[in-house]
Amino acid sequence: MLYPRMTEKRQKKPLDGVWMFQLDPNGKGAEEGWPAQGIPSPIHMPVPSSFNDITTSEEIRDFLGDVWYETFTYVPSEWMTERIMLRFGAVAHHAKVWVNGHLVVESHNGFLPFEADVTPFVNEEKMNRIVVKVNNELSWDMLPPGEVMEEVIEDGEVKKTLHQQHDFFNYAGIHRSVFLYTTPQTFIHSLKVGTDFNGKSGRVAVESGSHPSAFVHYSLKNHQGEVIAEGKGTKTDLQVPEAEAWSPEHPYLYKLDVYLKDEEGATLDHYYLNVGIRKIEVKNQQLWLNGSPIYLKGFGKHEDAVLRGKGYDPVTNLRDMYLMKETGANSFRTAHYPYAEEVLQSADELGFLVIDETSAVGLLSQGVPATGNLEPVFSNGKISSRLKEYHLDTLQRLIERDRNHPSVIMWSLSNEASTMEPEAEFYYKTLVEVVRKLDDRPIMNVNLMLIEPEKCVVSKLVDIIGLNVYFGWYSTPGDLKAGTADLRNYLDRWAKTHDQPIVITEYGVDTVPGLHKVPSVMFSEEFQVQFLERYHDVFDEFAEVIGEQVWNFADFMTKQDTVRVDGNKKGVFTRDRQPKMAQYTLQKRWKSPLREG
Ligand code: BDP
Repeated sequence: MLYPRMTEKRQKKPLDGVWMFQLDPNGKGAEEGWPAQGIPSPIHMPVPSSFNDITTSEEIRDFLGDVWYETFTYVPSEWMTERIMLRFGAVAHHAKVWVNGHLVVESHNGFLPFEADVTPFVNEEKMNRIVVKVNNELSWDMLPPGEVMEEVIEDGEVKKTLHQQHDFFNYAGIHRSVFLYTTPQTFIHSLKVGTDFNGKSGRVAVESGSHPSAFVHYSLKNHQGEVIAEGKGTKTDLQVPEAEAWSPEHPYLYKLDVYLKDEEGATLDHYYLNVGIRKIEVKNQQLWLNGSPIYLKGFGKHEDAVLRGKGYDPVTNLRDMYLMKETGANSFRTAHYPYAEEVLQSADELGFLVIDETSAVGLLSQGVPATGNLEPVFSNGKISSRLKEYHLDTLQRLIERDRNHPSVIMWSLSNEASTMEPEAEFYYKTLVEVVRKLDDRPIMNVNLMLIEPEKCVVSKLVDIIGLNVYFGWYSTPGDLKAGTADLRNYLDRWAKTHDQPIVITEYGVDTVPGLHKVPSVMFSEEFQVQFLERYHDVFDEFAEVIGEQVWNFADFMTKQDTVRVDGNKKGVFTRDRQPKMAQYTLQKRWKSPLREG
């Protein structure tokens, strides 16, 4: 599904703004005719945004069940000859969409886009009513998994409680932009771009999907707008003799124009894409970018911000990108779900290497993972074939959505699953096979520190091992000496049992900004600095460690819990994106020559 773009053959109209909104605690909206007649007693709600933190109501913040959104729009007359699409960047977690009372699409993935051809349902001269039912309940048939418990409290009133497996607030709503857009009746429906670079020349392999009777033309342009390569057909290779390679330091993007033409050569459709020519490989226990080994420096992130929750907004996105650049980061992980496409577009443009993760977080038995017990989930039927289907579907759609971004350098199958259970091996084998068929990027899986390297049945299947380590925090709390010794021992065990390179995908500690203590104690800014410094010394002892990503980029909201003070405070930046002391520690390290130098 191509990201909507405007060209002379395509139009788009964002429907972002203020929509109408209503809770439906009894799930009666559909029965009462809301899809066709509209929602009866709405309040205002911004789109895109999570609905949870906008009002002052506890009921809305903690609501579990169905909520409804509604908006109206005219459709320009000149669109009526075109194919009219309605597209949502993501709605968490389940959505049903009606246009003028007609059900047009359903989605059960809170982090990936979905769309509907609404051409037959829109009115030319009247306002069009768009109604969306959103449900935010989790189950073990989806990702992330969870469970809603129901209990009758008084007068038949049902209280719902969410049991979630992951350590971030279950924000919900229309989280990403909504577009109405057009394509011509004969249109380009898919594009796949792969690139190669040999140190001098580059190759851009393009494949497109469109109507078989039409002809496809490609034209690759440089920053000056000069055409440097051209090609034709559904599949072609474009050669760039003197290529400017894409990298975090030099995120050079070519523009690929794709034209669909009829027999007479008239243009039927036009779409374009940014293309970064680069080569990513794993060899000799290293990650290589454009023929040189590269060390990843950066963060595990979240889509999370004050007030808007998980709603995409360009302000937070760009602030984050500039803060990461300023800190010397060259990479981030989309923990723990696919991020908005606009985030990846910025990563392409500003130069970040992205570990692109699915929403498979919490495939184990406990709440805050690093402190939990490892009870089985694969062997006792908790992870069903339905869940596996969902995971596979997520992976396939993630790859299809993100494969053309130069910034995306690897796929992360899951975060902190129960990978010591023998049953996990077959489960992950299928995932790996599916990914390998679709794309040649390296595959990662992320393990928590309770996973014993000798017993992990999954790491051998992937190209790069991600490790989340919190020794001296969740184990031997406050004792950094013991913590670093444990870390060294743990990394040593991984290095001895596995051949794949290791990225430290999480390490960090909760830190209250402004809390200073000498000697340092947990939660103080000094402790965060010392923790990072000591960990860095250990990482530098291991050639197998090819990257470090601090947990987390910024403080983020979680469910209410005794181990969380107004959310998770492991950010190097506060939730409103101001630095803690640790930022300077990282900046000093990451802006100096590190491993590559
Ligand atoms: C890790 C999880 C991450 C948590 C982090 C923490 O991957 O989602 O937020 O622990 O406890 O185990 O801060």
